[in-house]
Amino acid sequence: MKKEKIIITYGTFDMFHIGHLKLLQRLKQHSDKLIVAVSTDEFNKVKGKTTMIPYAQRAEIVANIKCVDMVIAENDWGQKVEDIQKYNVDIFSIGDDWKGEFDFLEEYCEVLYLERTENISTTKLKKSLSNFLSIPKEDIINAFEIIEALKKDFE
Ligand code: C2G
Repeated sequence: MKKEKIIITYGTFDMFHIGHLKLLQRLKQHSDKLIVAVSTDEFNKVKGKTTMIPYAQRAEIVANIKCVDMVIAENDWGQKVEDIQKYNVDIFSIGDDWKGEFDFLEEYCEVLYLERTENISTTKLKKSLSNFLSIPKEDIINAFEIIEALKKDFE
């Protein structure tokens, strides 16, 4: 009986977007079983990241992505070796923004860096959101009134 190929990845997955989805789908193409370790809110503080979506919801979203077979919590930087041995992992993989950072894991399993999806990131989404939210309400109302007037002209 051929051993199922198990792959593991780690991430925050805040404001889940197409970049996250494409990474998870590509990971599943390299494996039979995909395990995703989602960073807890406490660990993100250690990483210097603030998230919009709390851990429980990010983990539930990732767990309900079709290609994901199992979600575990990422609590610290040091748990990867233990996870690889505990879950009998064949491949550790992550986006190439981490290129070289986890080469030390090659002692325990295959290490694979995958190209990130361009032009989308949670940081960018947050920036657009804050730009939008920083527009004074009056300006937004004015803009809609102008559009309404234009619409009438075209009717
Ligand atoms: N990603 C991607 N394309 C994007 C954005 C993200 O492929 N446009 C990938 C990242 O490379 C990463 C995964 O999606 O592999 C999750 O990204 P983040 O949520 O930003 O993860 P990060 O906070 O970098 O956590 O121990 C490792 C850390 O937990 C990684």
